[in-house]
Amino acid sequence: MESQVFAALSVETLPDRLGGNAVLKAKIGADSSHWSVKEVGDGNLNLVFIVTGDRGAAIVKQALPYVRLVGESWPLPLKRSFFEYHALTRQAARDPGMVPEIYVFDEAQALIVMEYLTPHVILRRALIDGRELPRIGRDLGLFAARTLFRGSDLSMATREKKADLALFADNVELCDITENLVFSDPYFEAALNRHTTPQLDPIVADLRADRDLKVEAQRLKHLFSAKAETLCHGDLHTGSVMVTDDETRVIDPEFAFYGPISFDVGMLIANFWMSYFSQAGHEAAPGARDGMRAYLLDTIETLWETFRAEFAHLWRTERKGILYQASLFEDRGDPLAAEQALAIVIDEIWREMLGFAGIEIHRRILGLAHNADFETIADPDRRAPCETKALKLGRHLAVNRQRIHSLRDIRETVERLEKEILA
Ligand code: SR1
Ligand code: MG
Repeated sequence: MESQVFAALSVETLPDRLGGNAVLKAKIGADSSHWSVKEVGDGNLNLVFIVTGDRGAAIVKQALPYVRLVGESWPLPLKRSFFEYHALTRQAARDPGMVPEIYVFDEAQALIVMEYLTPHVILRRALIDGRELPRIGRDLGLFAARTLFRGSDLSMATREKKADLALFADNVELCDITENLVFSDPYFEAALNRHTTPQLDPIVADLRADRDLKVEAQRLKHLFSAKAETLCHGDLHTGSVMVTDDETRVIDPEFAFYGPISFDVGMLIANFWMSYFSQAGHEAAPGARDGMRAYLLDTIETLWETFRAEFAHLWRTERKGILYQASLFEDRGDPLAAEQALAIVIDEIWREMLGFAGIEIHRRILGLAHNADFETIADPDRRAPCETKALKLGRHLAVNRQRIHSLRDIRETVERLEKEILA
């Protein structure tokens, strides 16, 4: 499409540089001098533009050779755009309609031009605003089950799965970000960490001295790095989901890697628990967001139950890979053996999922990359109690995950924490 030498786009150069592309002419408008371009990227890594013309609009997402959040001192390879493109194409096949349509991928320029989702908003933003989206629990539960089951040895032909494993194994630098930022940095005084200070200092010191927690965090990191079960989205939080009341779309899989089935589910559910604890920082008066709180906990239950039911459905209908073969179970007249194996697999996903959720909560409050749920609570004296409650839940999930048996039990813990008066 363009020259092979990477150059970052700008609002000024974009029409000229992309205006010759036939696909974009058809989607946006034939005369690129009439395109209007707005830079809207507010994420940690990339440039994102909305380009509008007389025929329509598109999103142009371009990787930069460094971490945007930190600057050029932290180089990051452009190839993350390649992994995002390949992850999007696989997710589109595995759960059609749930990711944006891709119009153009240019590997040398590290850019993906894709469908402009409108009037969608980022789910995290909608939850901060107190919006109750009716579909997300079900849509996201289905998405997780379909993409994670169909990307694994439960479903794929082994040659295809191993080729994919090799392809995504090169997403080293983005895995390295997760390995450090999620699993290690929060638990010591890493240079880029920050937290609400001085309010959180005592609990942060306790968590960093907590032997059981640190061991669990490293066991979870071990799972992350060694359990290459399926193609994970890799960064599935509420900032990676766009919504309307009628539609849910998942975006931004540049962290895609082969990892545990439980990883995406845990990261996602953690972000609903964080949203829950942040509501006190956003409500107009105490209790004004009680309906929202109940909605968030119900959504977590819907998401997990939908995931579990769809995973079980796919297990019974699409288990064509090398694992738990029907030839050993159903075809030998022993369908109960397949059900027994399914229960064991789901139970393992459950216990890992809780651990990943706990660690995700901690890193969003103690590490480099915080989330807007808490960050938009301007008054630190109001923000700190919200964060403290979330940190306590995170510790409970990570350390006690082998002994937690239901979301009902967690709901009780969450609601009890919410009522705690903190000095
Ligand atoms: C340096 S990147 C920090 C975080 O932003 C991304 O969205 C991922 O969540 C990553 O951990
Ligand atoms: Mg992202």
